[in-house]
Amino acid sequence: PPAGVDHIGIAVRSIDEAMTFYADHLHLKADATVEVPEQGVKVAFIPLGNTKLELLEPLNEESPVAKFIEKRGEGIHHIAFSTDSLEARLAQLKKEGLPILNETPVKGAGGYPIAFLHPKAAKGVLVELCEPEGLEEGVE
Ligand code: CMX
Repeated sequence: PPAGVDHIGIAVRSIDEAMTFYADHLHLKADATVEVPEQGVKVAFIPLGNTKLELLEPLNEESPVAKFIEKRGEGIHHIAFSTDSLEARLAQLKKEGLPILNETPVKGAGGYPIAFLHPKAAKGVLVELCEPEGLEEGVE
């Protein structure tokens, strides 16, 4: 499939509190909140046409999102691009010398495989690559 923006991750202190803005003022609705302990976050997706916002609330102080908020405040945390053949894509990016944070895909909040590139690879933006069509294959 053609690549697109699967979602934009937004770091927030509290999903409930953030929803007072998104729901009450922008009239957007979030899907059910899901915990992803492997990533140290609780997330809620807000569907938006062909893409989504992903509200990320830290589960504990070690969470990358807790560290992000402490250092930089609430705000845009990452952009996730969809791709097919994520494993092959990662192998190629590694060959090209990019700093990959997950050499093997891990399971993301949406249930499909994801991997992050270090923000220094992309002008200060944390980039996630994800393979929505890998949902059935799954990863541990
Ligand atoms: N976007 C842009 N820059 C970021 C960033 C982000 N999300 N997080 C950290 N940085 C910056 C830091 O501020 C730091 O900047 P300076 O060098 O100017 O001080 C720089 O990146 C390097 O940071 P670092 O010390 O190498 O690493 P950190 O301990 O800050 O960790 C990162 C950053 C990206 C490696 C780590 O957060 C990580 O591994 N993230 C991937 C996993 C993740 O974020 N999971 C949560 C979301 C899960 C989900 O969506 O389901």
